Amino acid sequence: MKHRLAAILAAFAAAVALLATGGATVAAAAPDPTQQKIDRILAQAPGGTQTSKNTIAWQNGDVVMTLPTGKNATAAPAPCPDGRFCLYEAANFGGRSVSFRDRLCDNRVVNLTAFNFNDVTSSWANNTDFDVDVWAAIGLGGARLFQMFSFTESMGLTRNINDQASSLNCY
Ligand SMILES: [Ca+2]
Repeated sequence: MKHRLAAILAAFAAAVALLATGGATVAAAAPDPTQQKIDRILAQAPGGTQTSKNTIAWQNGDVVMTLPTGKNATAAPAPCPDGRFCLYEAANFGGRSVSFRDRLCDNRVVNLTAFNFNDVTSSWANNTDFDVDVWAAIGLGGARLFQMFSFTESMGLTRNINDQASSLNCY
């Protein structure tokens, strides 16, 4: 009986402590999930700069990642800008996206691992005058999974090539 009372008192004390400190913790800015994702991506893909609440730029803006925010996560996604080609994490141009400026189209190798975008691409759009080849491994290795021809798009990759893109070249 004595133990039981002690346990109840201990539980009560813990609840009081939780109320006292828990309330203060909640009042002090809950961590923003979008910012937490951005912090994680910046840590994993060095050289990026956060350019807004939900965007990261690499290579002076030639590469830009856009994260869906709570507000626009359910809204129609932003279209791929003119003069860029874009990869999307989800079908129907949803989820995170990464866009590439057409001046990268000098046949250089772009490894998606450098932008925390390896093996996630599920849809794409190409609003440039250039064609893009997309590969299963970094360094244009493995199978050529698909091609993104100038001014075309795909709302969803077929299962056998979904979530596999690792590198690309644009020409
Ligand atoms: Ca995906």
